[in-house]
Amino acid sequence: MKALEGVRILDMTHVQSGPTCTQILAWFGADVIKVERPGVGDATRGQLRDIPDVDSLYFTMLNHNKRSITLNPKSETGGKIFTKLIEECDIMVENFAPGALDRMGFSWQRIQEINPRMIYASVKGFGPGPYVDCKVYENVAQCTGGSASTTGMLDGPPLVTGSQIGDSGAGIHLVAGILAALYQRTHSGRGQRVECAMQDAVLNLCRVKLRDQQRLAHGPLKEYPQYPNQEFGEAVPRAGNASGGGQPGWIVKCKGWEKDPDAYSYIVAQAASFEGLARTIGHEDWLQDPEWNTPEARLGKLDKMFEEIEKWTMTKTKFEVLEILNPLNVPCGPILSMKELAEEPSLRKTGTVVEVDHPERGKYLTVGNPIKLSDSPSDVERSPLMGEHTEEILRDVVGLSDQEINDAREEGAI
Ligand code: CAO
Repeated sequence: MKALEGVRILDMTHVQSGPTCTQILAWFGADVIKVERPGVGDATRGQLRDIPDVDSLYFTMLNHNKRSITLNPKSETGGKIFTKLIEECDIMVENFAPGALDRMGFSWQRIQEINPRMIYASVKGFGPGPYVDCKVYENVAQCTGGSASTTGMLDGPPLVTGSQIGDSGAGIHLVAGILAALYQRTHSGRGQRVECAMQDAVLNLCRVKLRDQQRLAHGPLKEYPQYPNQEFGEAVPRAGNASGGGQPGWIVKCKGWEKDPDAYSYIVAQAASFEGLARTIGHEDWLQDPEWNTPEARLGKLDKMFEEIEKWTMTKTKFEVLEILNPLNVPCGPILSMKELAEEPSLRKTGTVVEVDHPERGKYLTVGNPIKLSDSPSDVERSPLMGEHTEEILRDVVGLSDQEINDAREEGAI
């Protein structure tokens, strides 16, 4: 039995943020019914296609373990079917533009009237405020949530990151809210509204930078590479590859960096293991030298310190660096490329990287459920074709007869 077996989800999500959320719930065992507009479907089915006329990897990698029904709730029969689905489901998740569901005739108030136990979860770009009506995509959220202003090299422009912290970040936050609401419902008997704005999710993930904003009022941020040679302005600056924690860290070149763009390692030069690090890179002299042998003395010359570390790492591959420094308790990690991650046997073994078979595209790789439950293992099943389960859902969940299904089809409701 899976953790969420028996829980049914009306999935009105599209693109990335909402589908990330419902995919995790599906991996936990919920029956996720993805509603798609007839003849159109989730826009990502056709975006960034690698094979003509086949669902894109964008879509397939965000919609595993779900069933798909095509349904237009704006049509008369579609509205009735949708109402029945609201009655039959525990959770409804959507990430339409603000107001879209109200315009369909299904406001939160109406949903509660139909099913008071319904947990209604939404992702929007912003919470209430001046931007509440804006449509938002990933990078807009990264820029408005504090990530871009704090990411990048010291003198460069703001940067967005490869991690989808706005979309997938909001979706994962929404999962937490939904599960809390589901648990509360076991006591209260009532559903509730769950909301997560992408701006809020990004800001939550940038919590340490809001910490630093307040520390700035009390003096320079001494662990930032700007210290002590550059002025700090009024806002937290971009800190390059400096560690966000209290320990100095940086990315250094490793053997082969001239040809391989990922031949780098991250090294944390923390005080507790500094002796081993200094000896290994050939700087035993630092251990007796008051200019180097305390964290405070090193703070003003971290750039010089990492230059010296780099002279050593450039003589080793990134994996040799890990092998040598790890036993010395020096926290470090190779910069792994997507190719290396895709081929990493340990990730295949744990199911974090999974090969899935799809009837139209054949085999492809995906990221499986990163959250491991000992009593509820996640099997990754391929994403549904558009409307693949329409009839099955109409029959088994909504309770329509074959005639009613035909009529709905003729009307264009499904
Ligand atoms: N049947 C009939 N109509 C449907 C339907 C269905 N099954 N599903 C959706 N529609 C309609 C909606 O009702 C809406 O119509 P109206 O605007 O006339 O009310 C219309 O499709 C378009 O919905 P949308 O505005 O959400 O879609 P968009 O492509 O214009 O915008 C996005 C996309 C993502 C910018 C917007 O949905 C949004 O801001 N969502 C919230 C934030 C979010 O999740 N962003 C992350 C996206 S991932 O990068």
